[in-house]
Amino acid sequence: MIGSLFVTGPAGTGKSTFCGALKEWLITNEYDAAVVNLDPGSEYIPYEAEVDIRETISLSQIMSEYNLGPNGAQIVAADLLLDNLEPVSGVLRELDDYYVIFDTPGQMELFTYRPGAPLLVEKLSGHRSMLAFISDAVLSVSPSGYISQKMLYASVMSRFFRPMIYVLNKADLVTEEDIQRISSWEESPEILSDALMDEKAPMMKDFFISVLKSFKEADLISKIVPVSARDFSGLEDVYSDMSVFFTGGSDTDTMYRDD
Ligand SMILES: Nc1nc2c(ncn2[C@@H]2O[C@H](COP(=O)(O)OP(=O)(O)OP(=O)(O)O)[C@@H](O)[C@H]2O)c(=O)[nH]1
Ligand SMILES: [Mg+2]
Repeated sequence: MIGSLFVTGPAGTGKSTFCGALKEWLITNEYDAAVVNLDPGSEYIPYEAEVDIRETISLSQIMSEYNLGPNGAQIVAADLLLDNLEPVSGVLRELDDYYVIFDTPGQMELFTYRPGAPLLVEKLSGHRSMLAFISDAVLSVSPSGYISQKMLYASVMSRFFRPMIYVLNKADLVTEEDIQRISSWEESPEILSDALMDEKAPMMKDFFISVLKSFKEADLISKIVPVSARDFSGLEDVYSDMSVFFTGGSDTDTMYRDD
């Protein structure tokens, strides 16, 4: 494979829709792309998966075999997957020139925070891997909503230590002014902390100011990429970041290639 993108983020932010949209965008622009579904709990996936973990791992079977609820079963499923990666890696070996997109379980703690997850990323694609953190634009219009998603992003980063793209999905549900305001928060921790103090009483003010400053100083999120997975907007910018990482940016002129 050229590279893999592990798509993570809070429940319902549009991870699966994003995986399907990015695959379609890549194929439309004449790249080879495949999606692997790593969520054994998904009822419906809005894309055709090259590998679907539900074919080898059944949550309902695990629940009855181990007397577990759905969350406990997801944890066992993740461990079973790690023990037997061949059904996935066997297919990946055939996908030489592909971008491979991995859809991950809805509840972040069942994938992102499990000890096996960084190992899984390492085993499946090693240094050829990056992550996309899918945040929800609607939740991001309030300073507190935006900050809470930034903190989740930081927690994902602290698990994987891989390059990450911060996707602001569902951009179609907010206004252009909202997106500009969120971008200005990203550029300046002072503007964001002032907006937070306006929204909430200045409780724990010093805490938030120092958190936001340290995010900025560490360049934790260098930019946000507004996307609508529903309308296919912003996907070229996602690809552009992938291309910079995987090919050194030698292939960013996606729309204008003549080969
Ligand atoms: N308007 C709008 N809706 C979206 C967008 N992306 C996803 N959705 C909707 O958001 C809902 C959740 O989308 P999913 O793709 O299932 O989200 P998910 O993060 O994979 O959900 P879980 O795996 O259950 O955590 C669905 O109703 C999607 O149609 C978007 O860009 N715009
Ligand atoms: Mg999903």
